[in-house]
Amino acid sequence: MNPPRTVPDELDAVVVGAGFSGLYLLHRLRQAGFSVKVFDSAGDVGGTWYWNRYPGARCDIPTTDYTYGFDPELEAAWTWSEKYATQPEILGYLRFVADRYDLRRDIEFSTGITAASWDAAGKRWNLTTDRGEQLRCRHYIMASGCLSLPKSPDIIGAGLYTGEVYYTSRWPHEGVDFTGKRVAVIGTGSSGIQSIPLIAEQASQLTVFQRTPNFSIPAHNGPAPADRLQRLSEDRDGYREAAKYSRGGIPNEPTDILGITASEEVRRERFEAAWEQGELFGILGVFADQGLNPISNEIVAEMIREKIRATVNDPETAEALCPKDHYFGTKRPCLDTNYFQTYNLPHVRLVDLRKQPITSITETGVDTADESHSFDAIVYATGFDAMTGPVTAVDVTGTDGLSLKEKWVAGPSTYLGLMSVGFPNFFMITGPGSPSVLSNMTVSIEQHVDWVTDCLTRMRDQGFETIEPTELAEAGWGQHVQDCAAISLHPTADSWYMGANVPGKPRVFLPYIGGVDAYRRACDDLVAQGYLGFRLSGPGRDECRDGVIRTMQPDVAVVLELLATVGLPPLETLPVPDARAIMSAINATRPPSPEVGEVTDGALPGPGGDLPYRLYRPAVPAEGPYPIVVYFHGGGWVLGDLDSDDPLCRDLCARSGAIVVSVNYRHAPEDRFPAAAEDAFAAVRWVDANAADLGGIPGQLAVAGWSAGGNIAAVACQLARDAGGPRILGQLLMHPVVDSDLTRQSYVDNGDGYILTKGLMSWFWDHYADPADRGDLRLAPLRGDLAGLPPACVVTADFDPLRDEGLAYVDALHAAGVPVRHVRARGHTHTSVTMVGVVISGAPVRAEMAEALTGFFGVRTLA
Ligand code: N01
Repeated sequence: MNPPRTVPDELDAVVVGAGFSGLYLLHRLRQAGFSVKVFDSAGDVGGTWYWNRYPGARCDIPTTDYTYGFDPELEAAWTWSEKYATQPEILGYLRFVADRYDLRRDIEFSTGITAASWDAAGKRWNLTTDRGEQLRCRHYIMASGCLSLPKSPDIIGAGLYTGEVYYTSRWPHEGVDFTGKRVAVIGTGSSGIQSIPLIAEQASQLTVFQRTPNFSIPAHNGPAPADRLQRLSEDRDGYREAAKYSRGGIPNEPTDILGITASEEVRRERFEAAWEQGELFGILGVFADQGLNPISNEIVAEMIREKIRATVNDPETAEALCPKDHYFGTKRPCLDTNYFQTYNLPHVRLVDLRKQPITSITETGVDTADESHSFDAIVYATGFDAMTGPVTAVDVTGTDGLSLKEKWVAGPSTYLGLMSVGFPNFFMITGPGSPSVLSNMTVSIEQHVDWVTDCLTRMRDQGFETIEPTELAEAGWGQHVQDCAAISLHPTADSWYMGANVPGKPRVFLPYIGGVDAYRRACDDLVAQGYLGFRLSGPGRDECRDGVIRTMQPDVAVVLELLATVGLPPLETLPVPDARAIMSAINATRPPSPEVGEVTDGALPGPGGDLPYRLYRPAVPAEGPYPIVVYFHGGGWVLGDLDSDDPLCRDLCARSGAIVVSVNYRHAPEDRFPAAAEDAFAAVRWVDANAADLGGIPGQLAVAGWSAGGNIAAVACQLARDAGGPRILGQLLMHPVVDSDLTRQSYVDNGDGYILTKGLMSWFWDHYADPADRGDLRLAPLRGDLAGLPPACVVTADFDPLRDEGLAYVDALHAAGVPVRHVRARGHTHTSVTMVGVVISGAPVRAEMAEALTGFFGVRTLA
């Protein structure tokens, strides 16, 4: 029986959910002096651990880490019994926590919030409970979990069945005895995989209906991991701090070993170690690139399949249990105890729904295309409407009467997964757009709760009544979340991370995959920047520092961080031979470049002697001839050679289906201005004249260049126009130097920290050209007459000192009547798009570049 209700009708905060999030939130907010009540439709604390009582339910994060870390005394007072705790033990822990901090007196059990609407005039949330009560609060916080709303059974005939029906997510408290019963389990996600071995122990007959086989590794449950226990006993605080700044919320040493380059021996050794360890983040981190690179991922996936085949006796069943339709890790992998072994039991059978789809649930069981099955009980382990479902299940209405459900119709939109524009003072704990389900939840929960509590405290202390993100900040974060997902393999899977498990749900990657560490830093940074992206209002004051917290592509940021740790000397401080040697050494570490049909080296006559060139012939179409692109590498007229831009040339060749002739023009300081420009023009003329011999289509000629190479490509176009030929069909200018003015705003914004610095650019200029020459049109093509030039594609990068001159060239070409396409390399630096196979986010930009090339030639792009 619930005690008589004493809920005041006006509170500082109302929290939905009394699981890990809600309990800690209640504790923190109360400590900070706020009046707060928690509502939960469950009969007790526990959240997910209250409901999911199916046999075998356990956490899949070691108990050393799946535990609150906010209070060392709490940690000392509780001892976990196993590496992976059972549901009853975790529920017992949360009850212990509730008692220890006297939390229950502010929790209303068996009561759900059904509606919340923002009263803009009163600056309060009006809430309605499922008992028909009304109350008001200043802050409304949903701590309702990411996987708390079960997916309704989307199988025809689900209502017809007259036998016993169970849902893993709503298991009877008194338990279920399957002894002697014929049982069906539908679903082989974590819930199915954990419960199947235990149901098989009781049932007389167990039939598992599997739509998608899942990757699962043995949990090797037992005592808590000794190494983690030791680290905790030696330095608890250090361990917890390491968790906060780890990628997944568990202290782990990340590897830099790549699956694609590791030896077979190293691959096997690392995989077996992770298999033995039996930890989720261990098996997800066998190789640094397994979440990004399909080849590396397949190495791990196949080793897991080998284990399945070695465990399951019947080869046909084993094969049906081997996941092959998604990359490992793109659907949540499972930790199991004897899952695959269970299929060796004579009374357990797997029905592969890919071969025999369910046609209907019937009164007595399940009909598939080939068979009719009768059961005493059906267990649905069919999952959840993840992340957004629990939030939109409440009718939340914000400013202007817009509901959250309506706002999120095409997918959730949040600032950091914490708040959403149009819903002031409405917070989510581990909402969509935060690491949440990809992390150790307890660490992510504590971080969110701490952030929200600090925010509310600051608002109160500074006299603010409302807080709401700005549209710019929210859109920027949403872009960053998707940018992070786009470089991973995750969006390829039909997973609940993508909303793909619920019919009709928009296909959007829901959590933030950039890491717990990166996420925490983003949250801390925006606070340090005066709550960047939030609007705070109070009587007589309004504060808003608008902006976007992360604008750089995530893989570009990683490359910059890695380079910073190497601590290379600035190139401009070195003698030229040393700078060239460093660049060659870095280039030698690059991953294998894309395959093309053929690569041949040759030499062409230049004004100062022969110029080496490298010709890339496409693999498709198999038969030539092909259009030709004359390409000039980057390197400030000083650095670079045929090898330096080899990956980029291969990539452009493979994508565009054109021959790429990369010309090694003369360099400064040995050969100063105008040597490079003259060589470029000579090379274009020679290639044009010899197109047929090179395998090209005469007259189908374009030029391309990156950086200083873009400079001489642009200059060659002007010289060709003035000389009356050759006819160039298009110019692809990637982050080109087009002027000698180093005072543009992009030099101010990006002059330092992004590899190409203002200092390095000055060094290049000094080596190449006398100050008196720097207005020459063969150096500063922006200052020339641009009318009559070939159509252009100009690529600019956000974090490039040369950004603004590129933009100025776009405008000037446009003004001169030249067809011009501008490609913005959003979130990129001067060098990052060229990093083929390293910076994955550069690929779409290069695809656009290739499309521009094929557009010059009037043909379709190939890739
Ligand atoms: O749900 P799921 P879950 N017909 O969505 C199948 C966490 N968790 O409850 O993959 C036939 O993963 C569905 O098939 P498919 C953990 O994060 C953690 O198991 O959509 N089959 C799938 O096999 C986990 O990822 C633990 O083709 C249907 C299964 O049902 C998340 O919760 C324990 C179907 C659903 O798998 C969800 O896990 C448990 C249909 N119409 C859960 N609809 C720990 O270990 C669905 N399926 C801590």
